[in-house]
Amino acid sequence: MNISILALLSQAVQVTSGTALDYQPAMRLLSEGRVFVVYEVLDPGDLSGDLYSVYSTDRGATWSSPAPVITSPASERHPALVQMPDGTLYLYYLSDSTAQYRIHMASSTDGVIWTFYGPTALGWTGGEHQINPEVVFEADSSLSMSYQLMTAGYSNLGGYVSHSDDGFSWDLLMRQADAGARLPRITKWRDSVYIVTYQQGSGSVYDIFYRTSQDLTNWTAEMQLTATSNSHDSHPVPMGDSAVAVFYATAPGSSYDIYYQVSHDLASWDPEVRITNNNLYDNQPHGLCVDDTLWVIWSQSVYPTPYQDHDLYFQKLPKAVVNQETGGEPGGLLDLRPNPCTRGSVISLALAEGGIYRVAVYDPCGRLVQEVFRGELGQGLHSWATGDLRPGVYLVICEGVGSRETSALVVK
Ligand SMILES: [Ca+2]
Ligand SMILES: [Ca+2]
Repeated sequence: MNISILALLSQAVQVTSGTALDYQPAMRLLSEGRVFVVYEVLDPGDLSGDLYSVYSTDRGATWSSPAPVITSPASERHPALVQMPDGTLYLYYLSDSTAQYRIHMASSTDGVIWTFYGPTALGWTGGEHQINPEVVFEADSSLSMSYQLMTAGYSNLGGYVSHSDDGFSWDLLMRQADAGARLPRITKWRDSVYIVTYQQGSGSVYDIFYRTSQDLTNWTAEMQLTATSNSHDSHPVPMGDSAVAVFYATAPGSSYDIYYQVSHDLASWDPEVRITNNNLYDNQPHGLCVDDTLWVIWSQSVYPTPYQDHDLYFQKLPKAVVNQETGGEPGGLLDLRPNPCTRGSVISLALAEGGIYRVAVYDPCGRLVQEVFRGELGQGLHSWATGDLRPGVYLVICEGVGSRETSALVVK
Protein backbone atom coordinates (compact mmCIF):
# COMPACT_ATOMS: atom_id res chain seq x y z
CA MET A 1 0.00 0.00 0.00
CA ASN A 2 1.77 3.10 -1.20
CA ILE A 3 0.04 6.09 0.36
CA SER A 4 1.96 9.17 1.32
CA ILE A 5 1.43 9.87 5.00
CA LEU A 6 2.59 13.42 4.29
CA ALA A 7 -0.36 14.00 2.02
CA LEU A 8 -2.66 12.30 4.51
CA LEU A 9 -1.69 14.34 7.48
CA SER A 10 -0.82 17.86 6.39
CA GLN A 11 -0.61 20.34 3.59
CA ALA A 12 1.95 23.11 3.35
CA VAL A 13 0.54 26.52 4.27
CA GLN A 14 1.76 29.57 2.36
CA VAL A 15 3.05 32.10 4.92
CA THR A 16 4.12 35.03 2.73
CA SER A 17 3.22 36.11 -0.80
CA GLY A 18 4.03 39.04 -3.06
CA THR A 19 7.02 39.60 -5.30
CA ALA A 20 9.71 39.98 -2.61
CA LEU A 21 12.52 37.47 -2.12
CA ASP A 22 11.48 36.07 1.29
CA TYR A 23 14.24 33.94 2.76
CA GLN A 24 15.76 32.30 5.82
CA PRO A 25 12.97 32.28 8.43
CA ALA A 26 13.62 31.82 12.16
CA MET A 27 10.57 30.42 13.96
CA ARG A 28 9.61 30.15 17.64
CA LEU A 29 6.41 29.21 19.44
CA LEU A 30 5.98 32.02 21.98
CA SER A 31 4.75 31.48 25.52
CA GLU A 32 1.55 33.41 24.76
CA GLY A 33 0.77 30.93 21.96
CA ARG A 34 1.76 32.83 18.83
CA VAL A 35 4.02 31.22 16.26
CA PHE A 36 6.46 34.05 15.55
CA VAL A 37 8.80 34.23 12.56
CA VAL A 38 11.52 36.73 11.65
CA TYR A 39 12.84 36.38 8.10
CA GLU A 40 14.96 38.06 5.45
CA VAL A 41 13.62 40.07 2.54
CA LEU A 42 16.47 40.22 0.04
CA ASP A 43 17.24 42.50 -2.87
CA PRO A 44 17.39 40.09 -5.85
CA GLY A 45 20.24 42.14 -7.31
CA ASP A 46 22.83 42.14 -4.54
CA LEU A 47 21.07 39.98 -1.91
CA SER A 48 21.19 42.88 0.55
CA GLY A 49 18.67 42.15 3.26
CA ASP A 50 16.01 43.63 5.51
CA LEU A 51 14.27 41.77 8.31
CA TYR A 52 10.51 41.34 8.62
CA SER A 53 8.25 39.43 11.00
CA VAL A 54 5.06 37.46 10.51
CA TYR A 55 3.04 35.49 13.04
CA SER A 56 0.20 33.00 13.43
CA THR A 57 -2.32 32.94 16.28
CA ASP A 58 -3.80 29.59 15.20
CA ARG A 59 -0.69 27.42 15.27
CA GLY A 60 0.26 27.93 11.64
CA ALA A 61 -3.09 27.64 9.88
CA THR A 62 -3.23 31.34 8.94
CA TRP A 63 -0.60 34.09 9.09
CA SER A 64 -0.49 37.84 9.69
CA SER A 65 0.66 40.43 7.20
CA PRO A 66 4.43 41.00 7.32
CA ALA A 67 5.74 43.80 9.53
CA PRO A 68 9.19 45.39 9.23
CA VAL A 69 11.75 44.71 11.94
CA ILE A 70 14.68 46.60 10.42
CA THR A 71 14.94 48.07 6.91
CA SER A 72 18.10 50.14 7.03
CA PRO A 73 20.37 50.68 3.98
CA ALA A 74 22.79 48.15 5.50
CA SER A 75 22.32 44.44 4.81
CA GLU A 76 20.56 42.72 7.69
CA ARG A 77 20.36 38.97 7.37
CA HIS A 78 20.27 35.60 9.12
CA PRO A 79 17.89 36.16 12.05
CA ALA A 80 18.15 33.99 15.19
CA LEU A 81 15.24 34.35 17.62
CA VAL A 82 14.81 33.34 21.27
CA GLN A 83 12.20 34.19 23.90
CA MET A 84 13.33 34.94 27.43
CA PRO A 85 11.38 33.78 30.54
CA ASP A 86 9.74 37.22 30.93
CA GLY A 87 8.40 36.96 27.36
CA THR A 88 10.89 39.36 25.76
CA LEU A 89 12.14 38.41 22.31
CA TYR A 90 15.86 38.58 21.70
CA LEU A 91 16.84 38.77 18.04
CA TYR A 92 20.37 38.24 16.70
CA TYR A 93 21.29 38.88 13.07
CA LEU A 94 24.22 39.86 10.92
CA SER A 95 24.66 43.38 9.61
CA ASP A 96 27.33 45.19 7.61
CA SER A 97 26.45 48.59 9.07
CA THR A 98 29.97 48.73 10.52
CA ALA A 99 33.27 48.01 8.75
CA GLN A 100 32.93 44.27 9.30
CA TYR A 101 29.91 41.99 9.26
CA ARG A 102 29.02 41.72 12.91
CA ILE A 103 26.28 40.01 14.87
CA HIS A 104 23.80 42.58 16.10
CA MET A 105 21.13 42.28 18.77
CA ALA A 106 17.60 43.66 19.07
CA SER A 107 14.83 43.02 21.60
CA SER A 108 11.06 43.43 21.67
CA THR A 109 8.36 42.85 24.25
CA ASP A 110 5.54 42.69 21.70
CA GLY A 111 7.15 41.64 18.40
CA VAL A 112 6.20 45.02 16.93
CA ILE A 113 8.49 47.65 18.45
CA TRP A 114 12.16 46.69 18.50
CA THR A 115 15.08 48.15 20.41
CA PHE A 116 18.46 47.87 18.69
CA TYR A 117 21.72 47.42 20.58
CA GLY A 118 24.24 47.34 17.73
CA PRO A 119 27.09 44.86 17.27
CA THR A 120 27.81 42.16 19.82
CA ALA A 121 31.38 41.86 21.16
CA LEU A 122 32.64 38.30 20.67
CA GLY A 123 36.38 38.92 21.20
CA TRP A 124 37.54 39.45 17.63
CA THR A 125 39.72 42.51 16.97
CA GLY A 126 41.51 41.70 13.71
CA GLY A 127 38.92 42.74 11.15
CA GLU A 128 37.27 39.31 10.94
CA HIS A 129 33.64 39.09 9.89
CA GLN A 130 31.19 37.35 12.22
CA ILE A 131 28.08 36.09 10.44
CA ASN A 132 25.20 33.59 10.51
CA PRO A 133 24.23 33.40 14.20
CA GLU A 134 22.06 30.70 15.74
CA VAL A 135 21.13 31.01 19.42
CA VAL A 136 19.76 28.41 21.82
CA PHE A 137 18.00 29.24 25.09
CA GLU A 138 19.08 26.86 27.84
CA ALA A 139 17.33 25.41 30.89
CA ASP A 140 19.27 27.70 33.25
CA SER A 141 18.12 30.76 31.24
CA SER A 142 21.58 31.29 29.74
CA LEU A 143 22.17 31.37 25.99
CA SER A 144 24.65 29.79 23.63
CA MET A 145 25.41 31.06 20.15
CA SER A 146 27.05 29.51 17.12
CA TYR A 147 28.32 31.70 14.32
CA GLN A 148 30.57 31.59 11.28
CA LEU A 149 33.83 33.50 11.14
CA MET A 150 35.45 34.87 7.99
CA THR A 151 38.69 36.70 7.37
CA ALA A 152 38.62 40.38 6.44
CA GLY A 153 38.94 39.12 2.85
CA TYR A 154 35.96 36.74 3.27
CA SER A 155 37.83 33.42 3.49
CA ASN A 156 35.97 31.00 5.72
CA LEU A 157 37.45 30.42 9.19
CA GLY A 158 34.79 27.96 10.40
CA GLY A 159 32.17 27.71 13.10
CA TYR A 160 32.58 29.26 16.55
CA VAL A 161 30.55 29.32 19.76
CA SER A 162 30.02 31.73 22.62
CA HIS A 163 27.94 31.69 25.80
CA SER A 164 26.01 34.44 27.59
CA ASP A 165 24.27 34.68 30.94
CA ASP A 166 21.97 37.53 29.91
CA GLY A 167 21.93 37.62 26.09
CA PHE A 168 23.72 40.99 26.02
CA SER A 169 27.33 40.25 26.96
CA TRP A 170 28.93 37.13 25.51
CA ASP A 171 32.12 35.35 26.51
CA LEU A 172 35.19 36.41 24.53
CA LEU A 173 36.74 32.93 24.42
CA MET A 174 36.42 32.64 20.61
CA ARG A 175 35.95 28.88 20.83
CA GLN A 176 36.08 26.97 17.55
CA ALA A 177 33.60 24.13 16.99
CA ASP A 178 34.88 23.27 13.50
CA ALA A 179 37.51 24.81 11.25
CA GLY A 180 35.65 24.26 7.97
CA ALA A 181 32.04 24.83 8.98
CA ARG A 182 29.69 27.08 7.07
CA LEU A 183 26.23 27.98 8.35
CA PRO A 184 26.87 26.41 11.78
CA ARG A 185 23.70 25.98 13.81
CA ILE A 186 23.68 25.09 17.48
CA THR A 187 21.11 23.43 19.70
CA LYS A 188 21.20 21.71 23.10
CA TRP A 189 19.70 18.29 23.78
CA ARG A 190 18.63 16.80 27.12
CA ASP A 191 20.13 19.89 28.76
CA SER A 192 23.51 18.22 28.47
CA VAL A 193 24.75 17.94 24.88
CA TYR A 194 25.44 20.81 22.52
CA ILE A 195 25.08 19.92 18.85
CA VAL A 196 26.43 22.06 16.04
CA THR A 197 25.38 21.06 12.53
CA TYR A 198 26.93 22.72 9.50
CA GLN A 199 27.72 22.35 5.83
CA GLN A 200 31.23 21.78 4.61
CA GLY A 201 32.80 21.29 1.22
CA SER A 202 34.12 23.25 -1.69
CA GLY A 203 32.84 24.58 -4.99
CA SER A 204 29.24 23.42 -5.21
CA VAL A 205 29.90 20.13 -3.38
CA TYR A 206 28.64 20.37 0.20
CA ASP A 207 27.33 17.93 2.77
CA ILE A 208 25.95 18.24 6.28
CA PHE A 209 28.25 17.34 9.20
CA TYR A 210 28.00 17.75 12.96
CA ARG A 211 29.94 17.68 16.19
CA THR A 212 28.79 17.54 19.80
CA SER A 213 30.16 18.95 23.04
CA GLN A 214 29.26 19.01 26.72
CA ASP A 215 31.06 22.27 27.50
CA LEU A 216 31.33 24.27 24.22
CA THR A 217 35.13 23.85 24.42
CA ASN A 218 35.83 20.19 23.72
CA TRP A 219 34.10 18.91 20.58
CA THR A 220 33.80 15.36 19.26
CA ALA A 221 35.35 14.32 15.99
CA GLU A 222 33.36 15.35 12.95
CA MET A 223 30.43 13.11 12.02
CA GLN A 224 28.72 13.09 8.65
CA LEU A 225 24.95 13.35 8.23
CA THR A 226 24.47 13.50 4.46
CA ALA A 227 26.46 12.07 1.56
CA THR A 228 24.66 13.68 -1.35
CA SER A 229 27.40 16.10 -2.40
CA ASN A 230 24.81 18.86 -2.51
CA SER A 231 23.22 19.48 0.90
CA HIS A 232 22.96 22.85 2.63
CA ASP A 233 21.14 24.84 5.29
CA SER A 234 21.03 22.43 8.23
CA HIS A 235 18.92 23.12 11.32
CA PRO A 236 18.98 20.82 14.39
CA VAL A 237 15.79 20.44 16.44
CA PRO A 238 15.49 18.54 19.75
CA MET A 239 12.40 16.29 19.89
CA GLY A 240 12.03 16.29 23.66
CA ASP A 241 14.52 13.97 25.27
CA SER A 242 13.84 11.11 22.89
CA ALA A 243 15.42 12.23 19.63
CA VAL A 244 16.97 15.00 17.56
CA ALA A 245 15.87 15.95 14.06
CA VAL A 246 18.07 17.78 11.56
CA PHE A 247 16.42 19.58 8.67
CA TYR A 248 18.35 20.48 5.52
CA ALA A 249 18.00 21.21 1.82
CA THR A 250 19.29 18.76 -0.77
CA ALA A 251 19.33 19.01 -4.54
CA PRO A 252 19.00 15.49 -5.92
CA GLY A 253 18.50 17.04 -9.35
CA SER A 254 18.56 20.65 -10.39
CA SER A 255 16.54 22.17 -7.53
CA TYR A 256 16.63 21.92 -3.74
CA ASP A 257 14.03 20.13 -1.66
CA ILE A 258 13.57 19.95 2.11
CA TYR A 259 14.51 16.80 4.02
CA TYR A 260 15.12 15.72 7.59
CA GLN A 261 16.65 12.87 9.54
CA VAL A 262 16.09 11.72 13.12
CA SER A 263 18.56 10.21 15.59
CA HIS A 264 18.12 8.81 19.11
CA ASP A 265 21.82 8.67 19.94
CA LEU A 266 23.51 11.27 17.70
CA ALA A 267 25.42 8.41 16.09
CA SER A 268 22.98 6.50 13.87
CA TRP A 269 20.23 8.20 11.87
CA ASP A 270 16.86 6.98 10.65
CA PRO A 271 16.25 7.02 6.88
CA GLU A 272 16.03 10.42 5.28
CA VAL A 273 12.51 11.86 4.99
CA ARG A 274 11.64 14.10 2.08
CA ILE A 275 9.19 16.93 2.72
CA THR A 276 9.01 18.74 -0.62
CA ASN A 277 9.22 17.34 -4.14
CA ASN A 278 8.95 19.90 -6.93
CA ASN A 279 11.03 21.71 -9.54
CA LEU A 280 11.29 24.84 -7.38
CA TYR A 281 14.06 25.83 -4.99
CA ASP A 282 13.13 24.93 -1.42
CA ASN A 283 15.77 25.94 1.09
CA GLN A 284 16.60 27.30 4.53
CA PRO A 285 14.30 25.04 6.57
CA HIS A 286 13.84 26.00 10.22
CA GLY A 287 12.17 23.46 12.48
CA LEU A 288 10.42 23.26 15.84
CA CYS A 289 9.10 20.35 17.85
CA VAL A 290 5.73 21.13 19.44
CA ASP A 291 4.01 18.40 21.44
CA ASP A 292 4.40 15.32 19.29
CA THR A 293 4.77 17.19 16.05
CA LEU A 294 7.63 18.62 14.03
CA TRP A 295 6.85 21.98 12.47
CA VAL A 296 8.97 23.37 9.66
CA ILE A 297 9.07 26.66 7.78
CA TRP A 298 11.17 27.26 4.70
CA SER A 299 11.72 29.46 1.64
CA GLN A 300 10.41 28.31 -1.76
CA SER A 301 11.08 29.96 -5.10
CA VAL A 302 8.05 30.98 -7.12
CA TYR A 303 9.81 30.18 -10.39
CA PRO A 304 12.24 27.38 -11.29
CA THR A 305 14.94 30.06 -11.40
CA PRO A 306 15.75 30.89 -7.78
CA TYR A 307 16.65 34.05 -5.91
CA GLN A 308 14.15 36.30 -7.70
CA ASP A 309 10.85 35.78 -5.90
CA HIS A 310 10.61 33.40 -2.96
CA ASP A 311 7.79 32.89 -0.46
CA LEU A 312 7.73 31.19 2.94
CA TYR A 313 5.85 27.95 3.51
CA PHE A 314 4.94 26.18 6.77
CA GLN A 315 4.07 22.57 7.37
CA LYS A 316 3.34 20.33 10.35
CA LEU A 317 4.72 16.83 10.16
CA PRO A 318 3.82 13.76 12.18
CA LYS A 319 6.51 13.36 14.80
CA ALA A 320 8.17 10.57 12.91
CA VAL A 321 7.31 10.02 9.33
CA VAL A 322 9.10 7.68 7.00
CA ASN A 323 8.00 7.70 3.39
CA GLN A 324 7.16 4.36 1.85
CA GLU A 325 9.70 5.20 -0.83
CA THR A 326 12.53 5.71 1.62
CA GLY A 327 11.61 2.65 3.66
CA GLY A 328 12.61 2.36 7.27
CA GLU A 329 12.56 -0.76 9.38
CA PRO A 330 9.26 -1.32 11.17
CA GLY A 331 9.59 -0.85 14.90
CA GLY A 332 6.99 -3.52 15.59
CA LEU A 333 4.28 -5.70 14.24
CA LEU A 334 0.79 -4.34 13.71
CA ASP A 335 -1.97 -6.91 13.97
CA LEU A 336 -5.75 -6.49 13.57
CA ARG A 337 -8.15 -9.14 14.90
CA PRO A 338 -10.79 -9.80 13.84
CA ASN A 339 -10.37 -8.49 10.31
CA PRO A 340 -12.81 -8.28 8.61
CA CYS A 341 -14.86 -7.28 11.60
CA THR A 342 -18.27 -5.96 12.51
CA ARG A 343 -18.37 -2.54 14.22
CA GLY A 344 -14.80 -2.68 15.57
CA SER A 345 -11.60 -4.61 15.98
CA VAL A 346 -8.59 -4.93 18.30
CA ILE A 347 -5.28 -3.38 17.26
CA SER A 348 -2.19 -5.11 18.62
CA LEU A 349 1.31 -3.79 18.38
CA ALA A 350 4.40 -5.83 19.22
CA LEU A 351 7.26 -3.41 19.80
CA ALA A 352 10.89 -4.37 19.53
CA GLU A 353 11.80 -1.09 21.19
CA GLY A 354 9.99 1.50 23.23
CA GLY A 355 9.43 5.09 22.21
CA ILE A 356 6.80 7.62 21.21
CA TYR A 357 4.05 6.12 19.08
CA ARG A 358 0.80 7.14 17.51
CA VAL A 359 -1.88 4.72 16.36
CA ALA A 360 -4.77 6.09 14.35
CA VAL A 361 -7.56 5.00 12.01
CA TYR A 362 -8.11 6.82 8.72
CA ASP A 363 -10.79 6.55 6.08
CA PRO A 364 -9.79 5.85 2.45
CA CYS A 365 -9.76 9.60 1.71
CA GLY A 366 -7.11 10.12 4.36
CA ARG A 367 -9.38 11.74 6.93
CA LEU A 368 -8.65 10.95 10.56
CA VAL A 369 -11.45 8.80 11.98
CA GLN A 370 -10.07 7.82 15.38
CA GLU A 371 -6.84 8.48 17.19
CA VAL A 372 -6.45 5.27 19.16
CA PHE A 373 -3.26 6.06 21.03
CA ARG A 374 -0.61 8.74 21.21
CA GLY A 375 2.25 8.73 23.70
CA GLU A 376 5.10 6.70 25.10
CA LEU A 377 5.12 2.91 24.90
CA GLY A 378 7.58 0.40 26.30
CA GLN A 379 8.93 -2.65 24.55
CA GLY A 380 6.45 -5.52 24.23
CA LEU A 381 2.84 -6.12 23.25
CA HIS A 382 0.16 -3.41 23.42
CA SER A 383 -3.50 -3.64 22.43
CA TRP A 384 -6.40 -1.24 21.99
CA ALA A 385 -9.98 -1.70 20.89
CA THR A 386 -11.14 0.61 18.15
CA GLY A 387 -14.33 2.52 18.72
CA ASP A 388 -17.40 1.70 16.68
CA LEU A 389 -16.77 2.02 12.96
CA ARG A 390 -19.32 2.23 10.16
CA PRO A 391 -19.08 -0.42 7.43
CA GLY A 392 -16.22 0.32 5.03
CA VAL A 393 -12.49 0.06 4.49
CA TYR A 394 -10.10 1.88 6.83
CA LEU A 395 -6.36 2.32 7.22
CA VAL A 396 -4.78 1.69 10.59
CA ILE A 397 -1.48 3.51 10.79
CA CYS A 398 1.09 3.14 13.53
CA GLU A 399 3.91 5.68 13.56
CA GLY A 400 6.94 5.67 15.77
CA VAL A 401 10.21 7.51 15.54
CA GLY A 402 11.73 6.16 12.37
CA SER A 403 9.05 3.55 11.76
CA ARG A 404 5.62 3.29 10.27
CA GLU A 405 3.23 0.44 9.61
CA THR A 406 -0.05 0.50 7.75
CA SER A 407 -2.77 -2.16 7.66
CA ALA A 408 -6.17 -2.16 5.98
CA LEU A 409 -9.17 -2.87 8.20
CA VAL A 410 -12.48 -4.01 6.71
CA VAL A 411 -15.69 -3.37 8.65
CA LYS A 412 -18.67 -5.35 7.31
CA1 LIG B 1 7.69 36.47 -2.59
CA1 LIG C 1 18.72 46.53 4.95
